[in-house]
Amino acid sequence: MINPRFCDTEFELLRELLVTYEWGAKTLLTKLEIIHDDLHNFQENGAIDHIRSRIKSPESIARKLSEKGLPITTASVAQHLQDIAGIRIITPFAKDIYFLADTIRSIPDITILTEKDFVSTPKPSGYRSYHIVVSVPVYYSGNIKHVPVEVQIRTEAMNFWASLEHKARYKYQQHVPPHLSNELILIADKIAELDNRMYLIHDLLMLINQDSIQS
Ligand code: 0O2
Repeated sequence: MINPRFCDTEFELLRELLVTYEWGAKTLLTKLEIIHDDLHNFQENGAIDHIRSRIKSPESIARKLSEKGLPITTASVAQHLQDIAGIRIITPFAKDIYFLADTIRSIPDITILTEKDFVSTPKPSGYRSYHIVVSVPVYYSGNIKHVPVEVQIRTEAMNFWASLEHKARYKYQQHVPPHLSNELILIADKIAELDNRMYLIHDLLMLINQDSIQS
């Protein structure tokens, strides 16, 4: 099978476009890292475990456009794909996800474009994560460009599951055999249950700590 790819002219245009997406991701990443430092150092709030960012590779962009039946052009990327620049926030507990979504909504200077709650409503695959696409203003050469950046917020356990399932999809070119996909759905449910049970223990420990401070 021939891998979908950008023609040479489009590839050059894509490289220029990707630079602006990279600046968008950097701008938002800096804001999120400051929030992380503030929560960690001044508010005794461990809602963020760590943050990663990535720019989708040209190969992966071409594959996604082709899967969606779209032309493999830069115009098509700008018009149809909102996850070229991606930031992933890993939280200790599922409850932190909603706190962070609220926090992101309160960041000045950015606009929320879409939100998808795959935590309370998981995808049929079992995928859980909270997605927020924000428009980030990037200032360069006297211009302002608004760049979409997708933020995915999930627990470490959800992240572990997503990378494994992603590998399975890649291996089977999106057509994971039913015995494997059923097993993955089952594991995703178990992971959600474990996330909740661990949060209960964490909550209990917090209560015990508060009690011992007061007594
Ligand atoms: P990659 O390589 O991680 O970037 P789409 O489902 O992508 O056609 P949309 O609206 O573009 O539709 O995006 P959506 O549903 O918000 O999901 C975008 C990204 O979320 C995906 O990007 C994945 O990173 C992740 N994701 C969504 N659903 C699943 C899933 O069922 N399993 C896993 N493992 N990840 C998922 P890409 O481009 O697919 O992949």
